Amino acid sequence: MKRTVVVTIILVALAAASSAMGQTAQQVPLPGKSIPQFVDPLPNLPVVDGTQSLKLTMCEFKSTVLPTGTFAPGAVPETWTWGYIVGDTCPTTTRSSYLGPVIVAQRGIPTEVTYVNKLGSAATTNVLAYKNSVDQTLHWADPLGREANRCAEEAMMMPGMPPMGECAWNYNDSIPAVVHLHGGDVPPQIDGGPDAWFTSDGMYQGHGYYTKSGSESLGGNTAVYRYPNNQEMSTIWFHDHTLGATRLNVYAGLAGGYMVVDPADTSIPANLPPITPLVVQDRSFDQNGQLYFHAGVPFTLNPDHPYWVPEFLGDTIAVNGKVWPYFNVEPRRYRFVFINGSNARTYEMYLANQATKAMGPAMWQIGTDGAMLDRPVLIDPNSGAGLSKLVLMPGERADVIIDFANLPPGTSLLLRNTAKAPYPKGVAPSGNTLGRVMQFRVIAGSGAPDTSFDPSTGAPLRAPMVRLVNPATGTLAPGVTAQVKRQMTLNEVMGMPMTVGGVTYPGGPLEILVNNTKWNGTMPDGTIRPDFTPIDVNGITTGYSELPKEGETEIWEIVNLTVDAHPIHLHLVQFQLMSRQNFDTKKYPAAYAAAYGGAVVDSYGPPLDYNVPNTDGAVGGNPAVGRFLKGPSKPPNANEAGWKDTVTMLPGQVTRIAVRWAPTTYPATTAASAASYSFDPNGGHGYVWHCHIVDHEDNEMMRPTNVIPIPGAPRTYVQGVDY
Ligand SMILES: [Cu+2]
Repeated sequence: MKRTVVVTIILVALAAASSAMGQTAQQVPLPGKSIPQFVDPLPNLPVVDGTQSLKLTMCEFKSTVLPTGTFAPGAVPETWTWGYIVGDTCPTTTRSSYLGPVIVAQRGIPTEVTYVNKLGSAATTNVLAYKNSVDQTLHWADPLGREANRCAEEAMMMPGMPPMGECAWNYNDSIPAVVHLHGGDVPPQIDGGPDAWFTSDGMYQGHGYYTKSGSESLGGNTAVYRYPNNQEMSTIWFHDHTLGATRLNVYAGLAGGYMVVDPADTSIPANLPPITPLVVQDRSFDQNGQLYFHAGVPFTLNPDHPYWVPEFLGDTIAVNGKVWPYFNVEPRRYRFVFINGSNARTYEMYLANQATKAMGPAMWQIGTDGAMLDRPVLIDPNSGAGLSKLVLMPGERADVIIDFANLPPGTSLLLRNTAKAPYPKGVAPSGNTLGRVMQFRVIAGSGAPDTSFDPSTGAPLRAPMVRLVNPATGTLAPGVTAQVKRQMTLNEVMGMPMTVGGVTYPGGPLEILVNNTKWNGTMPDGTIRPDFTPIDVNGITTGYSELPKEGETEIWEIVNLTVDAHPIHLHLVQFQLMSRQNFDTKKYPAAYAAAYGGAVVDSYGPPLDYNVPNTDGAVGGNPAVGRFLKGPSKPPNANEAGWKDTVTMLPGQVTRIAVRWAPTTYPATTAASAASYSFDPNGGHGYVWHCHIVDHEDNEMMRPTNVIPIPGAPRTYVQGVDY
């Protein structure tokens, strides 16, 4: 009772504070079902040549995200967005898309990109989704270095109590941002990790901030990254990665494509159709056509984090920055690179005739996140036993060919989505709204024969890829040995239920974790666990537990203790999925709790000494999961049996991946001591691994990695100007 009184007083204080800070009025949502579909064409994303130096400026500008006629017949709605603009100058006119550009880089030719942050201030931004949803109680970039530290302390001192004063406000100063090349083989300094952010006014930088030596004179709102492009042909992408604010920066629009092409690899068919990128993102809007993240009113679920929501799920689907577009296709083959750029939504996609509902045509997947597949993999909605839908979680990509031949002009096809949200056990999408991604309209073709690569012949797509894993058995390929096995968990932490102003909030989730460990690896008293390694980067000490050795192969067995799927993403490496297997979801959690002495101690690491192998021979600090496994170990789906940097980890399962801390192209039997990068993968810095549901990543579901380099390895890229 006493507590309720206190909370009510705080709420009143908070309301006064919010009004004093001039928070914007609550946005009124525009129902997705009221938005017209397939009115406007798919935007063409700008394509730029990555063999030359580029400047990309982060800007705020208006885009035509909503379809023409959403509010009035013939009227074109305009939405304030952020995006990466080629060149120096922020647009003053409305653009057709916030997304892009698509950088086409060439293997062996570095791409130097100068990123400039001109996003302005949260006090004046027109992107209300950002303004209303920055949550200073998260461990976030915190440019002013004052509020979040105190807010986090306060949250720790008074768990289950709502934040007070400044902690309850949104951020109101210069906007931090940083660019991560997702899937890129890049030195850690230019990975664009969460601590490498820099603000629009150039006044503040994270402790991991880096810019190319000699470019400091460009100003503190600039970072110059020189990407090596030594990796094989791959469909990667770039997006914002600011600590605790990625979900908002990406939602506002900060994402683009990055294709590494390799003309010298003559094993790849030269006649693949040209690429059309399809960046799929769910979005919500307010009644003024502006991006809507949530109501801008605190306490949606958990009073400890008043503005954070566990999974943002929009009620429309945008492709290439346009809600429900159409794309005209001739009756021939097309190549699409799907990028799931959503915050939290998974897609299960297939094509169906809009009039007859007949399913098809099929898709042929030709590439995964980080490379071409050996041969095309059929994804056919009419297949009985085989793959029937293209499933992509946030961060994943798929390179596919679709053949529209034999479809008469005038045919309309819907790209359908059946994935429940949260995935895989949440709410099914409505067939008329979230069950639709976009429309393909068949138009008359030229009649000329289609001489592009025909995936249905089963012809190879490349010289056989290096296999760490035998995809048929889900075990390591012959001659491959793993030096390290890790067993780690995925955990959801609930807060305390509480009543505020007569409304009872469930109090959770409070945060989501990998291996039950907060990002910084500290104990409640701020010390580092003795089994973690303290590493100082520019004055900030973090407790590391994943310190892989360059060149070594590791098996990671991730035990998903939550009720949802998580797309787990590792920076620096492309890895291979080995298998998935169910575990006993009652007995293993009981053994896990017992290892803590009866109750799980949230957020401060695994129950046991991280570095002491368990009875499965795995480090990670968890009780061995081996004896709790149930049923068969399932090898990867054929379209997942390639190089991946992000992989779906389902609830109730152990997902095994083989990670070699080396470029993909070394033969699988290469000695660990000989499989080195062209750059120092340590550099006194670190990478990260995390969940790519960016709402999770923003609330602790991320850990640092520190790669221990091979002594004396040859480096053609050296620290300094070459980065
Ligand atoms: Cu997650």
